[in-house]
Amino acid sequence: NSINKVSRLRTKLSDFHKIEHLKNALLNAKNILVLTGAGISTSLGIPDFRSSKGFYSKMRTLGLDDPQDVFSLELFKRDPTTFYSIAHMILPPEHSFTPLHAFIKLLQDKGKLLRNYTQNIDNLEGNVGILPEKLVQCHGSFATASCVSCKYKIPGETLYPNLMNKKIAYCPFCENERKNLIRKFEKIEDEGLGNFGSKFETINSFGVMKPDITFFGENLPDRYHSTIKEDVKSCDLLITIGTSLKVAPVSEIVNRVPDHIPQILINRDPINHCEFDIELLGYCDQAITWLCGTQLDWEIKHKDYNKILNSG
Ligand code: CNA
Repeated sequence: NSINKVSRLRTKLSDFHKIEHLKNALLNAKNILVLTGAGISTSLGIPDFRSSKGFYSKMRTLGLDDPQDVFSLELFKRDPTTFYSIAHMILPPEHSFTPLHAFIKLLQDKGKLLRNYTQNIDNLEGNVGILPEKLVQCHGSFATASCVSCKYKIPGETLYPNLMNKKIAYCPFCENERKNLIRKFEKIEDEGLGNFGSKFETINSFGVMKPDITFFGENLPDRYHSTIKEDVKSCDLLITIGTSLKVAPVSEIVNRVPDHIPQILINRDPINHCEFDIELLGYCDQAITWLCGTQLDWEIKHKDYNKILNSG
């Protein structure tokens, strides 16, 4: 009966057939590696990428052939207006977090969280109180922004008005050099010595502020590489939540964790290219509320927890 409260439970091993094994995995674990993706934030209205109503399908309706181009560093450098015109759609809400984020915080409070590797850029882990040392933002976040030319860093929120108003923000320290560059290229054009268009990239992105999210073509933050090697060896449970596991190298984490370590998936859609010991297929807020509220007697601190728990 209780299994019906989440959409479906799939198990690979007969050993894990009973809910008891799921409970015991959580109760016994001391070093849980939690791997998360866009699906843990969708209940707040932040679209994921690859779902039918996700960000990528919205981009297609706006006429972009390859929606990933929005996050291409090469294209940003050529023309930051594309990113600036759509960024408002994925800006994180202030101060909010989901019951799922509160569950990760609960694992931290219980001393069970080894690390949360999040692919999310919304920084909601910060809102719920995940400690910086417990968190790896694999693809960066909106929490800070930097000048693409001189790397001058500002708090991400400073950039929000520009992103909301689709207005490109420029670095104050690069302003003079930017003006000089424009003058120089205009002169080259005026004298017929070159084509302004050919220098498009240099001038268009010079001194532009970019949120510190990892674009395609950029390296993952150093912190990812410095922690993942040891963490896959020292974790005693892997919980993967709300991700299609399509973006490498983060998607490879599940295969780097040794086979004898239990692996749980909580996701709306099945993932067929990876194997897990236990799969809870359904909405993650509901799945985790059911698990904590009816099976573990763990209370998740979130305003919607009782409502979800009582809604069955
Ligand atoms: P994705 O490829 O869009 O996959 C999302 C997954 O989440 C899908 O498999 C869905 O089935 C699942 N899902 C959606 N809603 C729920 C839900 N309520 N409960 C359970 N599962 C759900 O996104 P990934 O995270 O796998 O891809 C990695 C990208 C997404 C990263 O580079 C992120 O930066 C990027 N992204 C982040 C955000 C954010 O920060 N909130 C939003 C959109 C995209």
